[in-house]
Amino acid sequence: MQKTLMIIKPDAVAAHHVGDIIARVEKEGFTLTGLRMLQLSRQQAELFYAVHKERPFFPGLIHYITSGPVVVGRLERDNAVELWRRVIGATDPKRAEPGTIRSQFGTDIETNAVHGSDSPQNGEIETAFFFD
Ligand code: FUP
Repeated sequence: MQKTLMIIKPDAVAAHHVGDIIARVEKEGFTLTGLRMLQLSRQQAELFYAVHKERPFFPGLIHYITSGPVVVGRLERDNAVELWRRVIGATDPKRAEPGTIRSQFGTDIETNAVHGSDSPQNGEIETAFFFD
């Protein structure tokens, strides 16, 4: 079974969308095999997003993702990575297809409601970051 990491980001938690997003996870046929609420430390956030370290948006991203609690989940099903990315939509909610989670609950390219791993390999690495 393939794994992908979901993060319900601080904007979506603050706006009380946790229940709706988890309901969508199950409706789309994913099995939740891990679920935690936590607030990322600066160190954890910088490690998680290390691939973006040199990008101009990195400081803003770290500030935002550490600004409040997040809900992280390990989602499993066949082809989980590609399917979850389809369900969440494009990075920028304004460009995300209607019906996607980012289109429904995201605000802008930074405060975009949810995360999904971008490859099966990163699905393994990112889920191991939060779950044993
Ligand atoms: P995605 O895989 O869709 O989550 O997008 P990326 O890996 O390209 O970016 C990771 C996160 O960086 C995004 F969720 C939001 C943030 N980001 C910005 O804040 N500004 C940008 O221009 C691009 C990404």
